[in-house]
Amino acid sequence: MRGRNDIRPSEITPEAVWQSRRQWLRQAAAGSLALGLPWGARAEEAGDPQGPALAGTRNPEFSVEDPPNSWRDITTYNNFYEFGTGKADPSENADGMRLEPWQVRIDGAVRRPLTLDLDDLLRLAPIEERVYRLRCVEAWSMVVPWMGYSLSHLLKRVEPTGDARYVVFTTDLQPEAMPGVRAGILDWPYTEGLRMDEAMHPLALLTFGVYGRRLPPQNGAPLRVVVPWKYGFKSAKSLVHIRLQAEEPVSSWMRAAPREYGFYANVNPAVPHPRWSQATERRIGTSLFAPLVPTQPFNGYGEQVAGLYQGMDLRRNF
Ligand SMILES: Nc1nc2c(c(=O)[nH]1)N[C@H]1C(S)=C(S)[C@@H](COP(=O)(O)O)O[C@H]1N2
Ligand SMILES: [Mo]
Repeated sequence: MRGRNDIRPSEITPEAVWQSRRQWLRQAAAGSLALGLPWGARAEEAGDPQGPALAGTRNPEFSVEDPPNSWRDITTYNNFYEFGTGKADPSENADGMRLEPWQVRIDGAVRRPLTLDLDDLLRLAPIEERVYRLRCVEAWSMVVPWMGYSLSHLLKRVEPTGDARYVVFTTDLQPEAMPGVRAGILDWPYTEGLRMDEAMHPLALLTFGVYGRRLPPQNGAPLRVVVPWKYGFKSAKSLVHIRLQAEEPVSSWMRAAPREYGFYANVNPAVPHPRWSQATERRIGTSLFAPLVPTQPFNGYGEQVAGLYQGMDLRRNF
């Protein structure tokens, strides 16, 4: 999943996949695999949650039973191309991101456009902990205890007009701190979008934390969206602008590779990526010998969200 200005499309994924697999094998060999234990069985491997605390109450209705990945998995195996394309690049480089002061502008097709400080946003609704599956389009997955509240709370606050059919999310742009931005790769700033009814779905989470802590920079500090039934790239990080509008937006990934990344990007094992199957996924943090996990339609959230797509051809609207 690399963009333009980089390497030839034919070389793209094999290289990325091999890099991560090599790193994974190295870690596995150095760690619990050598003892025949699954990852996470040893405390020092799991890592202790770090950073400022963020209180929240577990919402069981919106939490899966799968065991969550370790703090270490979640905070060292990342995609945040602003900081480089390697999985370890964000955890190594994102510390330089300026996080204060932080404001988010919410405008467009709304009656009450707002510019909110992070503190206002943190107080806007009660923070919940929700354990969600995360399925990356690159065919790996994790389980993450996010902290946040339904994005709908914020969207209602700005009073959307009848023209508000789509929501556009924009990530902050800090070229001095972001080597990936200086390198090209994508058309920055990173933008993503949802249809209004998707954005209003209670599962769409405005996310401020993980494991009872504020989000680390590499996970999209100080706030991001998490849309668990879609491929991970829909969940834009480090947001500074949320815009409601009538037209379907063109996201960064659609612009970089329109035949590979569509607007909807619902997790769908039946529709392969043009260059690899989406039928199975590798669960980060499991043993080298663990079988690949079958990918579920809508990442297992079909009961809640399939109704949003009634009558749509999800092969066309991939
Ligand atoms: N701004 C921005 N947001 C982003 C990305 C990115 O490169 N830049 N990567 C996406 C992808 S591909 C995935 S899988 C998830 C990963 O989130 P995580 O690193 O917190 O697991 O973030 C998404 N949000
Ligand atoms: Mo991803």
